[in-house]
Amino acid sequence: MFDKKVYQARREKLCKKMRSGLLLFLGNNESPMNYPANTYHFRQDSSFLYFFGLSFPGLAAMIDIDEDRQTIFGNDLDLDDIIWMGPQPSLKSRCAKIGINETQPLAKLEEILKNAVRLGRKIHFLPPYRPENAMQLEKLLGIQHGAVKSYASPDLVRAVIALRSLKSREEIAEIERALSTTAAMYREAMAMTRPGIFERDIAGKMEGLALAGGGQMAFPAIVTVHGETLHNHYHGNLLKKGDLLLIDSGCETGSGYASDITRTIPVGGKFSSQQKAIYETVLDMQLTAIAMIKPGVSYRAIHLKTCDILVRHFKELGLMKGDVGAAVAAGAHALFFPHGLGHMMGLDVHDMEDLGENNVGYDEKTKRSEQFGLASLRLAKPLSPGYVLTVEPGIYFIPALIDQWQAGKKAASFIDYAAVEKFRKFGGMRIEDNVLVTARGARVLGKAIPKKIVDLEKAAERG
Ligand SMILES: [Mn+2]
Repeated sequence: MFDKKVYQARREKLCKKMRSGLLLFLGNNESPMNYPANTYHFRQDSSFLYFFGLSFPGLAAMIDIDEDRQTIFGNDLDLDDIIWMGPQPSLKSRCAKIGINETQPLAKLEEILKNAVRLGRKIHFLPPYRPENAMQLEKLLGIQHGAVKSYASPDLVRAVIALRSLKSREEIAEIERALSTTAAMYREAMAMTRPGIFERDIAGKMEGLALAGGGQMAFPAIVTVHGETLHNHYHGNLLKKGDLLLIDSGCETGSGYASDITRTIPVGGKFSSQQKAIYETVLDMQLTAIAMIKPGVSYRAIHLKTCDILVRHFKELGLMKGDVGAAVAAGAHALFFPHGLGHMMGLDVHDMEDLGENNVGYDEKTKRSEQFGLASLRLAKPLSPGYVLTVEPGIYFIPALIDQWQAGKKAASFIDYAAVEKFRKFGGMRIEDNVLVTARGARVLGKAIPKKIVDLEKAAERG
């Protein structure tokens, strides 16, 4: 948790942006895994964490801008809770740490909100993503739960995104703390990568280090020799010499800030010449993108530049042909790079995605493309100092996609399908780092994690 001044200042800025009305924030509750008392690890809602910092279930918060009141709703533990969960600080003392003096029992919230509805007051809330919070809003506001999302406040969504997008110095320090744990996770993973061990051996070790670092994984790790499957969470394969091990993982700090790193490691310590050629392409894409990052440049332009680099390299390798600009405009590169270059990162690994990808990554002037590949770009708008984003180009040979494109003669003037056939069993590669947009350029956050071929081979050889 930060000092209470941080939370007070955030709420003050929010009130300035919103000007009037009631702002309602629901915290998250325990979520059952297989029966009610056996719950998933508790994770507070990130906007709730941002403005109120309290990370335990059973809370709601209200800011009444017109009456200048801020209230936390929650219940103190009774004796039975204390027997099972141990003594806990009172709600009042916890709220004092975030600069809020007024607390009310949770049961009071319904009455206060019903009253506000009666008076015709404007109640702003964010779109719920957990069904139990949609049900809760139905109960509190009398809006049918299926329709609750459409009543979420666009003004509040916009204001929250504007504030959370610009990371302060203390937030960047938190992200770098997550990254230092992540660097240790990768150091260990690289040293373990060798023929004869299972993906799950490495996944388990990495998750253990995340827990030891004081947080948890920011998302379920991808540790796979089948990197061509983008969100592959299977960890049961045995590593063989010559495989590529793709690891996309990150952890959270205790306060909820995330990291998100990807490396692709040669099993056995040496890339083949084919693997080297593709790796150099991905690395060129990633380094060029990082070098282009500065305020005012649109992330779509940077994404498209990396597509351009892919096509240039692939022409040299004989995999693609024709005019580079025309190939990128036609989306031909997306056969090999079907996702976007990156996304915002902060309290969520895909920061604020619950508030709408287009609200976070696009603006009035930047509309989302419908073209395969470009449509998956989560962040496209011009960059501002204080943004933290991921830069994660990848190249994949996805047999099912290749077959479909080839059968339909898709982009046949740009793709040499006979040459692509030789890469059919290649798999996939991705390199990802987390980058802060600074006043004049960019800074790669965290400690360096090997990504040059020589450094990677050295790290994997030790295994
Ligand atoms: Mn990512």
